[in-house]
Amino acid sequence: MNKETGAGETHSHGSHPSHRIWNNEFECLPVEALRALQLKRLQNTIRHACERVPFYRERLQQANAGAEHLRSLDDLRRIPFTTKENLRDHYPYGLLAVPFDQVVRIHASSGTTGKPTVVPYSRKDLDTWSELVARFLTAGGLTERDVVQISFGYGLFTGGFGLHYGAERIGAAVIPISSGNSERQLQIMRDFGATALVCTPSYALHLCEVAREMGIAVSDLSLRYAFFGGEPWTEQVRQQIQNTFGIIATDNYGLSEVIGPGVSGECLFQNGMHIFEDHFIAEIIDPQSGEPLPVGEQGELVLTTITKEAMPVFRYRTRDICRFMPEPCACGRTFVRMTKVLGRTDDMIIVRGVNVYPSQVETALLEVEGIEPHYQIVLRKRGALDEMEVRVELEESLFTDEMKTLHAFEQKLVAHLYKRLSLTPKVTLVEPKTIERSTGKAKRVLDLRNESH
Ligand code: DLL
Repeated sequence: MNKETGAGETHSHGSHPSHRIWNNEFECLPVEALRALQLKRLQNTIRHACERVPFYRERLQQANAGAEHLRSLDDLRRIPFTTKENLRDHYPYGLLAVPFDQVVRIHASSGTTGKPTVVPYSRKDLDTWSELVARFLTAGGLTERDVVQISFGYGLFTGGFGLHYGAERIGAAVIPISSGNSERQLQIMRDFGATALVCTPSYALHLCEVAREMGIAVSDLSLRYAFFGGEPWTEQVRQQIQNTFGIIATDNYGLSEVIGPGVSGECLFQNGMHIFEDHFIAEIIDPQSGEPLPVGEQGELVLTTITKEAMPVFRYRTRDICRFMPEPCACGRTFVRMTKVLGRTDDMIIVRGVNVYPSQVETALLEVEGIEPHYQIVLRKRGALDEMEVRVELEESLFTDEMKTLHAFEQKLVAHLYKRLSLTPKVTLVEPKTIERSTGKAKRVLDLRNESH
């Protein structure tokens, strides 16, 4: 549905995507001007934090990393890293850098263990956040004529509200449906004429399945674009969702501690996410040594906020593994791109000396015809050794009760995983739709290594 005319609109994507840029002045800044701006903003943010936050005042002074010591961007290395533990230690408001009456929103990241990390925003922070979300939505094709269904949870999680205000900033019509109740999601998508979908990629996969079950065809829907983030996903999953819905799906990245969604996002070239470098300084480091790596090498992403007021963070260890793509992008944005996130340092699985991330397992599995993108990795301890089982669903049409056929398929998968990843996990084919579907972030790894059995 076209918002202005109310009429259906045919949209050709592929050869001539509309390469709009939300904020030309900043997104296309010449690199030298961008570095100068980063330095100035870094100095200001450091000054601001040292004035207001005892934790930063002490550790930055000790490290000779006060604003007066930061003469070039190379001096960034003087600044000690900030970790999630540092934030937890100051729960809830110990790192607040503005008087409390200037806080207008509080989000938190749940985390799997312990206390959540609390992220307060000032009015200016919310304004920046909407601007950054508007940038990646525009980069991925959204305009004021779109109708955007936001199927992220609204709440302490930054996905729902973050995307909501960014889409409103553009002037798109927002459907704040939140997550869950998939049949209703699809009904509303169809009846309200949603042209854009926002959720996690794993939830989109689930919506594909439910659409099929409900007999909803692509032609019943007006969807043109999707914006996926919040968890890792592979190119194969992108192809599958794009083909099912007939859309263009772009990736966007962020984390609560830094701002939420809006750290980086893909443009319509779908080849890496532009990092909004006028608001963040990004580095890639060796996660073991903490040393910065040469541009283009894979390592841990470290982020420094240079415009945030309420809770700036300096050299925050994201634990996300990716690399920079320094080549200029044909879209005209000068911001460096980061590759898709391969995984998190804390999600890395080591089985008999082989290191692997769940997304690598996903890539390898989906190279085999007949395999569905629904899988789970189960880790157990057998004696002193870690054992890995990959449970995966077979396409409904291929599933059979015949043990021999299933077993042969399992062996084929084992051989393929070995070829790709040098791993020999146990592979178990499970019946279609038996692996739990998520409405938010999928839980791909079930770690039973600390459980006795
Ligand atoms: O997931 C923020 C967000 C919401 C980003 C919606 C994009 C869209 P947290 O809950 O704090 O915040 O989780 C942050 O999720 O460190 C990554 O490990 C992972 N992550 C986020 N986006 C991506 C992505 C939000 N595009 C953590 N690809 C991060 C891979 C992602 N992983």
